[in-house]
Amino acid sequence: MGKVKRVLFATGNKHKFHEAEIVLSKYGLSVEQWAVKRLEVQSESLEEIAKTSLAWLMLEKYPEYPFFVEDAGLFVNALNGFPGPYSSYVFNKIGNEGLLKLMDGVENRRAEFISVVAFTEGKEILVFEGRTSGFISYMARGERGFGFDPVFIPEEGDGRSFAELDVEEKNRMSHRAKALRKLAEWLTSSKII
Ligand code: ITT
Repeated sequence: MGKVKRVLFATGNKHKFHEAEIVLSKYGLSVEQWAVKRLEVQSESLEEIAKTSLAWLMLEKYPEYPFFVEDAGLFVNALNGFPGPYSSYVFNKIGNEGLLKLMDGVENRRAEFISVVAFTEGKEILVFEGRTSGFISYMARGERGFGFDPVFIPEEGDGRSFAELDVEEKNRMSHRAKALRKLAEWLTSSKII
């Protein structure tokens, strides 16, 4: 048997880590949380934020293992893609209640979650993306998950919000799980790590 492939996930968000652990374990990959503070530049592009963050960690911290970062955001159509790359900041400032207020009287509820994973084995940087379309609900529902989960209803689901799903159910359709499955497929087929 080949040795187990181990990777680090540089994130301070334990929910993101838990989702990743479940996705990657299905591919026989072992992942550990690296709760390091990372640099997040301001940019309209999640890919640029993720890549810069990864490159900064490569230079500053020299982890022993191959590692990745993940940047995600909620892009609301009627708000021209806001909060997008500023999702973390906006969530911390106004929360789900604030987002629902911004959407008061707005008929077009379409939104998309986008996730960008940037991975390195120490030399090259690889990027994988996942997207999930859905709608902003009229009120927050559900206790699970984190962030905007209670106000996001995935189009490919059964009408429940992300926060009403368990992790396995969310992983079947989430932006993050889609990006991570692409990473996992690459990792299991590559000889690099
Ligand atoms: P790290 O930077 O430490 O990984 P973070 O939570 O700050 O953790 P991001 O910078 O990617 O992660 O911030 C994205 C924000 O977008 C996050 O804080 C949530 O508010 C929101 N978000 C992203 N993915 C989400 C999801 O699956 N469910 C709900 N909200 C999500």
